[in-house]
Amino acid sequence: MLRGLVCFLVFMSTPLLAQEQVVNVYNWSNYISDEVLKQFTKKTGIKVNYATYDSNETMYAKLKANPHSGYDIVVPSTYFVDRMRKQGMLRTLDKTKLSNLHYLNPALLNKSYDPENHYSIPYFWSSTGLVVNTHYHATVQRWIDLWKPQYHHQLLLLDDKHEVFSVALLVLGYSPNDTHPEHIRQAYLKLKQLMPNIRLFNDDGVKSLYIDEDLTIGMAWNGDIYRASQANAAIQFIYPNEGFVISIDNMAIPVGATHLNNAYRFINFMLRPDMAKKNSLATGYASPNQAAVKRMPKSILNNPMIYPDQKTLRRGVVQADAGDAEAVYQKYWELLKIGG
Ligand code: N2P
Repeated sequence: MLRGLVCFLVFMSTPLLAQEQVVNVYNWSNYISDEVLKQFTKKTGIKVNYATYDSNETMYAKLKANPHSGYDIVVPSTYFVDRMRKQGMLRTLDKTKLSNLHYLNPALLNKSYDPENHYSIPYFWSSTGLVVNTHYHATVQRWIDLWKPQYHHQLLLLDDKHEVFSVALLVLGYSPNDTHPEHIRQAYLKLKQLMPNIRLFNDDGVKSLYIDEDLTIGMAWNGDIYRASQANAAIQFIYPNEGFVISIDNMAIPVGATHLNNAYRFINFMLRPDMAKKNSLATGYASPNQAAVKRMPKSILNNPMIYPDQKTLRRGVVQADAGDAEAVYQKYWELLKIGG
């Protein structure tokens, strides 16, 4: 009887243990090298269940609705790290499990959105700028140019509340992180005037839409446009005169994560300079890993589309959480989308 029970338990626990060799990763679309994922599994034996989202809001809503949705890793931008850590949605990280942390550029650590990086580890940083296909249009230098009547029904804008509001706030001379309700209202009114020029709001198809010339002018994240420009040389990325938004996206572990050790192994693997380099080259996004950056080919480091120069960077503003003003942004974003 006892022997039978032992056999039964052994039989039952083997597949259960085997099942533990997974990590559930929830990341932005077009934001990882498949090769790096494969190498992680090859090296560790841990299978990656990989799912994607196209905005911080989507990822946040999913975790908010169900903190036990099963994800072991998420990749929020600065202002969502801040919001999620304050709302108790992220685990405090055990840095002793992250031996590769020292490869990161200290300039991108210990920021106000997560002092001492208790909750988040930089993954990529990026810029949002103007995009022009020079076969169709003369180049543009300012966000305000998008309002010109000649672009009627032509623009591709990111389907991202804060990215879109940032454009109007910058045009009006405000910070993209402005929290004054009246300034947000003015930005909304400005965006309403832009609506006739907008053909599409999209996040995850941007690269192909520009490559295929379905759209030839608008805005985008720089990494997507670096890759688009490799396929279609007429595509330009421009850092607008009025200023632009800088995102830092970070690996974090949601409180409901169940494969903790695997999550740490995943983060630490992504921090390996050789892997961080591969990841950056595959996606076109700038690496916060300074050891990886040192190994990068000169052609990439000198490409302003990925690594803007210091003078340009001074016009960049890192995204910050709007706090209570978030409800104001949300209200006007909905109004804008329904044409109110
Ligand atoms: C690329 C995602 C870029 C994220 N698809 C910018 N925060």
